[in-house]
Amino acid sequence: MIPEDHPRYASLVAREKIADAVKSGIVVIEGASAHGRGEAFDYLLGERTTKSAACAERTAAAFLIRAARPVISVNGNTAALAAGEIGALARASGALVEVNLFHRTEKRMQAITRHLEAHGVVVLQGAAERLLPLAHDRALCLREGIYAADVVLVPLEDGDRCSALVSMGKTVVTIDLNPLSRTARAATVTVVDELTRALPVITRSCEELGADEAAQLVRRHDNARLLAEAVAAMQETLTHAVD
Ligand code: PTJ
Repeated sequence: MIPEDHPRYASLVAREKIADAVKSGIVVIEGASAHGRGEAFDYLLGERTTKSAACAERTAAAFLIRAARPVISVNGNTAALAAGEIGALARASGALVEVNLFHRTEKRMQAITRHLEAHGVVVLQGAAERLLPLAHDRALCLREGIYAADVVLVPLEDGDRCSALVSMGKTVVTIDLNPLSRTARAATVTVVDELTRALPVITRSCEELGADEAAQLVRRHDNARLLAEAVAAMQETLTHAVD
């Protein structure tokens, strides 16, 4: 039992969710390590949504609501930390939800699907085919889902698939606390923020944005600038740490 007044309460709760999800088979043990890497970058970010990240989140929403076939790709860590938030975003954006795993087993696919459904998420299902230009199992996806999507949200992703999706002409939105990762660098829109902080902001923006503002956000989007601002925010934290 984690005491609510613990100064690291939110972080400890997230760790507990990941640990429980490892036990239930939703998250792979490698996912616990990926979570730790995210925590380290979040520390550098000051564990807050920066102004630049808030702008990235509004831009992500603009791309999602303007898409003809948006899809949210969910892996084990995303399902464990934010199943309810994924459902809310899917409803607000009209996006389909598809489970896509790096460490893919039929058992995990089923466990994650059941977990999402228990949180009110409608999960696209069917016979996956090897449709992405990748050697590993992330190539497996649904023809009417990720393969047909024009905009794909890929939170907490590994770089290969992000690049593969971009090479197929898709707009890729990612949420990744590491602004130096291959995914962050390859994506069309990179939200450098913690998943559970970012998703509700994107959802709210989907509900609020008018057509004109959405069009303007897409037109003015500059991902290199967003990445540079994220790195600058982290440098700022480090500079003040030694003041
Ligand atoms: O469930 P599977 O089998 O698909 O596997 C999922 C993992 C996460 C293990 C797999 O995709 C992986 O290995 O990912 P990476 O390459 O470690 O990338 C994950 C990225 O997400 C890293 O850059 C982390 O910094 C970042 N990250 C981790 N936790 C969070 C995060 N970003 C935002 N919010 C988080 N909570």
